[in-house]
Parts: sequence; structure tokens; C-alpha cells
Amino acid sequence: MTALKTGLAAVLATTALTTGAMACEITLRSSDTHPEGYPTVAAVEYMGELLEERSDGRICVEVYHSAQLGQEADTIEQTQLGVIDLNRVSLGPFNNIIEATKVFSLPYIFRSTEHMHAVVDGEIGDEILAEFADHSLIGLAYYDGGSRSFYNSQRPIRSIEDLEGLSFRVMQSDVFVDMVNALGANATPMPYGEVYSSIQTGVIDGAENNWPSFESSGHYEVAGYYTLDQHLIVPEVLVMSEASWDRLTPEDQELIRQAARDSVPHMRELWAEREAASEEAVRAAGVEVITDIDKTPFIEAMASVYETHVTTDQMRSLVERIQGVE
Ligand code: GTR
Repeated sequence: MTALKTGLAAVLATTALTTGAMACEITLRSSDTHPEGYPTVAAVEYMGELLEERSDGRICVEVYHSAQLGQEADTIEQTQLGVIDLNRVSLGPFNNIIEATKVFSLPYIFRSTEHMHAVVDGEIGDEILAEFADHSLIGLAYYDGGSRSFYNSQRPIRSIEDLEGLSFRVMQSDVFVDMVNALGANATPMPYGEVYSSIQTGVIDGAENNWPSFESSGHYEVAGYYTLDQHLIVPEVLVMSEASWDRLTPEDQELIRQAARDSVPHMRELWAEREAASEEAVRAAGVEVITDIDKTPFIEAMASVYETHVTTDQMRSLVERIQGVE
């Protein structure tokens, strides 16, 4: 925490949402764990360009990529406090804070990326975004996060049996801990930034993620087996600090909301390109990719995760409605 504070203090020399800085009257500081050029980083930069143009240069966005402002769970707290204005994160780290976000983090809840798009672009997506308001945050938009699969340093995983005894890092969410344990493996929640060295030193055997993250994090260098079981399609989310939001006029709030929405189609294009490029790079590096996998036992093993986490009427109804979306 002290290290985090020192790091943040160094980067954020002044308070958030400064006025009068350079040509911009309002500068929104945005956090992202991914490096420059990653689709989420590029999408928020694009949103900033739209905003600057539409506000005649008054409103600007500065993206602090590569976890410069901290690991996701910490940056979420900082955003709730108003130290960080905008934050692009996975929905996963919100699971333990906002119960309804769990519904998009349930294994195999979405049949495909198209199904996920239909859900988040519709009224269910809006309902979940509205939930952030009770937690000092404004939900602005959903971004793509591909599908997540297991990778490890030990052996090719071709069935659930092969997972037994291996330890996998998961995002800090009880849903993901229960998911990995239900498959007979051991879950270790830890920040993204610690995964590479933890696999390298044998603290854990592997982790799970999408193609672009597997590639850009370099995890493929230390985990040579990637099994496309595609257990999760977790959307990413762009949120704003309510404290920063409340300091803006309704007109400027609307500009931000609209620019965030308008960055989504661009983000989806960038994502599709990067997914293909990352897959090519990882395969070229010699990673063994296991694609001939029967997902049925994986899906069946998830029943206990649903039993544990889908316990309220709200959650049950959300699951049913999601399944009913074409
Ligand atoms: C990535 C996601 C990040 C972060 C990371 C993780 O796919 O884009 O926001 O959540 O996974 O596993 O921590």
C-alpha cells in the first residue's frame, strides 16, 4: 500500500481532474493495466480524441497504461475515492464489490462473443452499468475481452483430469476461485502484474487469459501449453469516478457518456485484429495450443459455481434472461 501510494503520488503530482492545465480545461486521468498499443488503451485514447474534438479542446483524457497507477484492485479503490478519474478494467475485480457483475463472470454464461455483445448492448448491459452508481462509480461502456482459457508450464491439458493438482492464478474474485477449484485444480488469486514471475519461479503452474493478454504479458514465454477450453467470456468495463463526474456540468457528462459509447465499435475492430495477431505471434513462438477439447465436462463441472453464486432472485432472473437472449 505504501509503495502504491508513493507510485501514485509520483505520477499524480496534483489532485485528479485538474483545471487549467495546458490547453485543456479538464484533464481526465485514466488507468489501464495493459501496455501502450493494446486495444483497451488505444480505445480510451480514441475516446479522448473524440472528447477533445467535441468539446473544442476543453476536455482531454490522459491514459496511464502499463499499470502505472497500480494493479486493478487498487486502482478501483482509487477511482472510487476520486484520485483516478477513469478506469478501464475487467469486470472480474468488481465481483466481490458489486454482486450483479458476477453474472457476466460466470463460466460459460455466454455462448459466443456475439451473444455477449447482444447482452451488453441491450437492457441487461445497461442495468449492470447502472449498479456502479451505488459504489461511487459511473459505468460508461463495455469493451471486449475475448475468451479466457488455461495456460501452464507443466503439461498439455486435454481433459479435466489433466488439470488435477495444478495451481492457477485467477483474478481476485470468488467466482474464479470456485471455478478453478471445481475443476480439481488449485486457485491462487493474485494481481496480474505478479503472474509472470510467479509462473517462472514455480509459485504457480499457470493462469488463464485471452490471446492478447497471454501474448502482451509475455506469459507465453514461461507457460508453453495453452488449452482453448474458453471457460470465460468476461467483458471489460470503462468506469468513471463519481467524485470526478459530479464536478462536471450535465452537458460535459453527456459528452463523456457519448464519447465512451462511440469508442466501442472502434474497440471491437481493434480487438479482432489484435486477437488474430497475438494468436499468430504465440503460435510462432512455439507454444503448444490444444484445440481439440471436449468442453462438455468443463461446462458440467461449473454447476457448483452457479449453485454458490446464483442465490438471489436478481441473479437467477439475470441468468435466465441472458440465456434467453438470441
Ligand atoms: C485481462 C484484462 C485485464 C485484467 C487481466 C487479468 O484480460 O484485460 O483487465 O483483468 O486480464 O487477468 O488480471
